[in-house]
Amino acid sequence: MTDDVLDTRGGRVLVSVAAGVAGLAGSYAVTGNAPAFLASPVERTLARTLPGAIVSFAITTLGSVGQQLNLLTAVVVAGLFVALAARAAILAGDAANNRLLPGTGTAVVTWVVAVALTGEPVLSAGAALPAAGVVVLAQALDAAGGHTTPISSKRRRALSTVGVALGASVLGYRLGGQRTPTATAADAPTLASPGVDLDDAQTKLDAASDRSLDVDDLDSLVSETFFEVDINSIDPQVDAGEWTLSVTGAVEQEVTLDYDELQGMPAENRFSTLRCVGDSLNGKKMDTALWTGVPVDQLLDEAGVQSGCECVMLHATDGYYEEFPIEALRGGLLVYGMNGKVLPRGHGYPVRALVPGHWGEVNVKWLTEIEVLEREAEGYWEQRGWQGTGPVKPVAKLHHAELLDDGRRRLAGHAYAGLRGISRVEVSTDGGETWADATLSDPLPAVDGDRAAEDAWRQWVYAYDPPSGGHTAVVRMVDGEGTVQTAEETNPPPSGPSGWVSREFA
Ligand SMILES: Nc1nc2c(c(=O)[nH]1)N[C@H]1C(S)=C(S)[C@@H](COP(=O)(O)O)O[C@H]1N2
Ligand SMILES: [Mo]
Repeated sequence: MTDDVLDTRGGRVLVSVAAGVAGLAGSYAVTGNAPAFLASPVERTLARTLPGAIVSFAITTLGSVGQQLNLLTAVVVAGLFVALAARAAILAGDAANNRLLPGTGTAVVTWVVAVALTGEPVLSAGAALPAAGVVVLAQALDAAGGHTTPISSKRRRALSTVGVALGASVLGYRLGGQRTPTATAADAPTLASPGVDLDDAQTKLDAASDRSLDVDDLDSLVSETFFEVDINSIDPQVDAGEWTLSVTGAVEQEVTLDYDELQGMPAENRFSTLRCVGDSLNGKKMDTALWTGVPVDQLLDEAGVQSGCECVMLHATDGYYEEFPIEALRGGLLVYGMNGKVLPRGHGYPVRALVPGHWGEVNVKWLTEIEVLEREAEGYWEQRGWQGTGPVKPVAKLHHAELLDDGRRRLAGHAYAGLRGISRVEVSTDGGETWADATLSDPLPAVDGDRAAEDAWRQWVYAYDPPSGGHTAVVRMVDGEGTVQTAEETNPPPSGPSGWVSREFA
């Protein structure tokens, strides 16, 4: 029995775990929050294989916390792979009585595992080398410590190894953070595609800010921050130069299009609101942007659709897929611009689908394939119990309430009903007995600039003298055909929330 850390079971476990931490840190340091990060493929596998109830709960109820839990699990699992590689190499070195085997073995096995997971031979060294480094360090400390130098006790050597691994993880986190490819609109470059009328985009964005109601904390007509819902927290990173979109399946001839070709085609600038089917009744997963893209119609015509079910399945880089009627897609766009800028990575760069009037989930991001189907099939969320491929449900949300200086109370929010349009928003301040019309923001301009945008929300505002004592305010919308939003309350699953938003005032 020697006094080596690596000669005890606990010591080997500790060093293996430290190697796992260092391997993860090294991987993150060279990739950032990108698909080449060791945890990313694990996260994708989790998103694909976890029971639907868990995925739905994590993403819709816990929201970004749920995504972080998923990522955390993936990080732990990926770290465990590296730790197991290190442990196997240490034991093999022991058995073979070979001092080189633990380090080289850890490096090689970690690298092989990382390449198998990510397909990135060069970046995988980012995981392999630090993991091996920790094992070699533990060996070296053991060798230097020996039996005779009590200062360098076993405990101290073990702690040093752990300390180095933790230091590596802080460093890796910092470096990786700098490397993370940009994902949000704030840092996206301005659009400069030949097919886009940039003046038109600017005119429309100006109109949107002119027409936004002057209610300070109410989101303007073009959302300042746009919600994101993804099955993975690490977004795909697609090289536009290598991106193609194919129309496949039940077609006369398959058609494939690349990014340059798409950008050369005449594009439209179109306001459209997106809302997630998992949004709560008065939630914040509803936003509006000016989308720039090419009508998908002409591509479908070129391919010659021969569908038995009049339905399509859209496929994406992240393994996501959704099926819905081809008719809905015909009115849609292949989007590569958002608010006058290049579509951000988080919203589907280089190209996403925009399907007017339908729940967010069919607006597939990182789009790669439009598969025309012969028979109905289920999409990612439908396989997990949702029914979110249809038109959105009408809603009037209440996101602002303020007592004005003159003693009146002012309420405001957004109303959206997809392609049904909005004709009125009504407010009741006596709990639903009597109703009065709210003031609506002017509609956003349509593609041609003159009429009203077909598929965009409107803001509403209403001020009143509050009755003395408590009261309940209720808000509802009336769609373009005169139908009043249903009062019947349903939860988001499976097909989106319904009911009237109300709020009590003391
Ligand atoms: N490829 C892909 N597309 C996707 C998703 C996804 O996870 N992967 N999420 C969908 C869901 S559920 C919604 S609500 C919208 C949200 O779009 P946003 O993130 O741009 O707001 O994207 C849809 N498109
Ligand atoms: Mo969604």
